[in-house]
Amino acid sequence: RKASGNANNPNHDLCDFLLELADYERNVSKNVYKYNAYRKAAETLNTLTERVKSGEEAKKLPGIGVKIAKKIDEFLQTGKLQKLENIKKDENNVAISLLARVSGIGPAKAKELVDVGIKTLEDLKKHQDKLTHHQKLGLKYFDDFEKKIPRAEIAQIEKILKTAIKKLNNSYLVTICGSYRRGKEESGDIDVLVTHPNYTSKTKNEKKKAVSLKTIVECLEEKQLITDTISLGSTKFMGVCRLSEDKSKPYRRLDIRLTFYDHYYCAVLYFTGSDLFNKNVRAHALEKKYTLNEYALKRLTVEGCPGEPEKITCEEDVFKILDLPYKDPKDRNM
Ligand code: DCP
Ligand code: MG
Ligand code: MN
Repeated sequence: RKASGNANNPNHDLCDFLLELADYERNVSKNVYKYNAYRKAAETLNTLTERVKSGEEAKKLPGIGVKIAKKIDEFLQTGKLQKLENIKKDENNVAISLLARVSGIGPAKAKELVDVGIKTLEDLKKHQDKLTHHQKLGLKYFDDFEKKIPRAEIAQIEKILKTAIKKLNNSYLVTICGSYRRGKEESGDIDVLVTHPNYTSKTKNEKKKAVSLKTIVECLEEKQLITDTISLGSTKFMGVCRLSEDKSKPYRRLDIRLTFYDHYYCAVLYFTGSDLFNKNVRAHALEKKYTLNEYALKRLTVEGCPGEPEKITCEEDVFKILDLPYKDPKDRNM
C-alpha cells in the first residue's frame, strides 16, 4: 500500500496512520481541510530522522496541533487508534477507500459503486461496463500503480524520453517534475513537462502545428516506452509506460504536458510541487498582490484584477518577484 514511501523512516507507522486518516477524510467524509491537515502532519514526521517519543514533543513540529498530538500519544501507548478501528468497522467505508485507490475512480464514483453493491476489485472486474477507459486501465494495473517508482528507474525513463524527444527536434525542452525533481527516492508517478522555443502563447496557429504532443506520444509508443493512453489532448497526455528491456518491471503512470515556452517556468514550478508548497507560494503571492498559477505570474491591480503576465525566464524569477528566498526543489517537500 502506497503510504509514507520511506521504509527506513523511524516514524513510518505514525505516518501511515495519519495518511489513512487523510484518505478517510478525503474519500468518505469529504473534508479537504482535515485531509490536508493529516497530510501535512505526515509529511512533517516523514522528514524526521529520529523516532518521535511523545505527542508533546510532536506538537512542537510544524503542522502538528493538539488533536494530532493526542492521536500520536494514543498510538504510541496502545499501538492503534480507536478512531481508525471504528472507521474500519464499517465495511462500506473500507470498500469506498479501496475503490478510490483505483486510478480514475474518485470518492464520488467509489461511493456510487459501493451503493449498488460493488465493493471489491473482483466485483469491479465483473462490472467493467460501469467504468470509463481510464478506470478500466486503473483496475487492470491496480497492483502496479500502487507500487512506488524508484528514482533510478525514473532516471532511466528520463534518458529514453529525452533522447527520443530531442531526436524529433533538438530544441525541445524536457523536464521531469513532481516528486522526482524534489529529489525523492521514490515517486507515485512520472510528471513530464515539454516545451519548444517556437511554441509560445503568441505563436501563430500554422506554426504551432510543427510542435505536437501527438507526435511525441507516437514516437514513445514506437520506442515501446508508452504502452497505453488514458487520454490525449493537444497539451496533455495521461497514460502508462514501462521500461521495455525489462518485462518484469511494473507498468507506471506517466503524464506529459506540452506548455507554451513563456509559461514553461511557471509550469515547472507548479508541477514540481509539492502541492502544499504551491499552496504556500500562492498564498504568499496574494499577500504581495500577485496571482500565480501554472501558466503565469500576474500583478493584481487595485481592483484586484490580474494584469499582464510578468516575464519569467526561470524559476528564480518567480521567487525574486515575490520577494521569497529561492528554494531548491529538494527543499520544497512541504
Ligand atoms: N499539484 C498541485 N496541486 C494538486 C495536484 C498537483 O499543486 N492538487 C502539483 C504539485 C505536484 C505536481 O502537481 O507536486 C505533481 O502532482 P502529483 O500528484 O504527481 O504529485 P507528486 O509528483 O508531488 O507526488 P507523487 O510522487 O505521489 O507523484
Ligand atoms: Mg508525481
Ligand atoms: Mn502526476
